[in-house]
Amino acid sequence: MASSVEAWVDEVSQTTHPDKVVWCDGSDAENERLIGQMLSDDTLLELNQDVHPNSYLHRSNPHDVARTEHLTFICSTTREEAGPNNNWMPPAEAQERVWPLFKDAMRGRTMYVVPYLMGPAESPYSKVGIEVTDSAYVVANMRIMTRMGQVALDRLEHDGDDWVPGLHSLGDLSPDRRFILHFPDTRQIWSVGSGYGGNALLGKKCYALRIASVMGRDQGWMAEHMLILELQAPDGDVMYVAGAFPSACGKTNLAMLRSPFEDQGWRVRTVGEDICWINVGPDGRFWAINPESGYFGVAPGTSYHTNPNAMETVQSNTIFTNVAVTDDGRVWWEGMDGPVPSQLTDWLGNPWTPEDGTPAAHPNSRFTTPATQNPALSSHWEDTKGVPISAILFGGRRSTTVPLIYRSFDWAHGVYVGATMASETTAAATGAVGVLRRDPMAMLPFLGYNMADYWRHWLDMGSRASNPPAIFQVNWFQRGEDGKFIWPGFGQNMRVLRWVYEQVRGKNGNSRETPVGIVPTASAIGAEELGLSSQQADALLAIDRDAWLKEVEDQGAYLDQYGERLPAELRAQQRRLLDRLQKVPA
Ligand code: OXD
Ligand code: MN
Repeated sequence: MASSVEAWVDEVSQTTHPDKVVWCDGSDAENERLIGQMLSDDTLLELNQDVHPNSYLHRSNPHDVARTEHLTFICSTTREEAGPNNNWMPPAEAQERVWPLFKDAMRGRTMYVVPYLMGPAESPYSKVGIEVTDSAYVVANMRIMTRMGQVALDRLEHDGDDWVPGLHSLGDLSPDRRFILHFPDTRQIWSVGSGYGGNALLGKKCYALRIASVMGRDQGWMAEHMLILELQAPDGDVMYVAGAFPSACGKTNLAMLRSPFEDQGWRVRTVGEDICWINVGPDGRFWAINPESGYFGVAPGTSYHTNPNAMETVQSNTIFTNVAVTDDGRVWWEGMDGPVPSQLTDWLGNPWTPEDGTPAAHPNSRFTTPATQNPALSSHWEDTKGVPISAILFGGRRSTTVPLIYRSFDWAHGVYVGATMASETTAAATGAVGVLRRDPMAMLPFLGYNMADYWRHWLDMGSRASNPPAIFQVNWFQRGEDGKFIWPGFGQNMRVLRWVYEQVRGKNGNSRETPVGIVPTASAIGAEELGLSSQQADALLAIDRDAWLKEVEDQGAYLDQYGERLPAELRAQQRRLLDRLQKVPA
């Protein structure tokens, strides 16, 4: 044990005053002990163990069900370092306003010390964190989501003082006393007042994205909110694709996609489904690891139709949070296969019938489940040097304007596409749902510094790589005049991946150039086979000049916020896009 860890744990206990300090080793015996304890104090409820072996239900405080972006801060020395994309709190104010919330916060509670490793055990790119928490639920989730315990301590022996401290307390769970703070200069995390995954499992958003993005900027690598999938073509050729999508926009479904063309040899395997750390390899390519070891996925909408691999993954050893439960102890959520049960216990623990008209499962209810149970897990998911990325997809929820897919013309154009992407908000964060907001690279809630500097870092990373990935934008969410999604999505997204593969391998026949980028032909995505009308196919792939002119204007207004810090290259990209659109006859 590095003495720096002991010293920090000591210091934290002197403020939080836990009754007991438990150093977690990540063993099965320890987990069983914790589960037993959580069953006896009702933190966990037992599910039907025949149907869901070793799986449990947790009902959170009803005011603690999603990430709280308005209570999440970057505590850099200056406001400019945090940027207009972040809430900023000066470190001195954090000390004054937030530190006191930790005083005596753990009296009457146990403080768990959780050493964890983000990334595969032997990878040079993996990194250690230590989370102290007074929540046994957090420990049980961290055990699924990270490599926890001895493996991290072993790494620490090797890495010495290179670890990130994360202090977490449930506090009193009041949103009035909830803060999720990140100190980029000292690489520390403080989180108080929430037990929700994205706020409390500090290895995930806080470390692997916000703090890691700062480390990546300083050390020449990237921490991204991206899935990583392995795409196999019929001749056995394999390509890796990364995809940045905002929360609850289908990353997990795409990463776990079961191909309808498996019999022809088109297959998808999962490397990761939420976070991706990228280094430039000696061959000039982007090499990516998944720092996590589990999936913290959105339950509603998950079914054998939308994501059969996820349904199989969550069969056992899974913690469900805020889902509904049947009288015989089976989990249920909206969108699950089969008829809606006539009665349930809802996520709040109340009796529920369909007539109630309320969701039985919370819209942001979740499963925490081990990656190793995914039947479609790539055999390369723990490769120490990562996997080489050939394509990056940027995707958001857009009812209009953005076509199903287009390819950017080059790296800088692709960075512009990512920088200006927008998406309608979802239930993964508290606040209004369905509001369009710019979410650059799907990192708006997850970047630990000024977005303009991040874009510069992206441009630099592209220049450092002799063979950077091709960049695409996708949009599964266009709606027709009837208000319904035009594209069937889910498994059929394989058609889009197939076109991506062809593009990357230089088979450019099935495509057409537009002012926005290169789009596929309707036949390339099998519009006819899918029974789409020609009008629907047009809507999916068309570039509406007027809508795009407005879009480019909005993009420009968004970029303006970053003032002098905005890389000139992005402004130039905006002008070029505008020029190309203006040349199209009205
Ligand atoms: C998540 C999120 O939980 O993005 O992955 O909110
Ligand atoms: Mn996410």
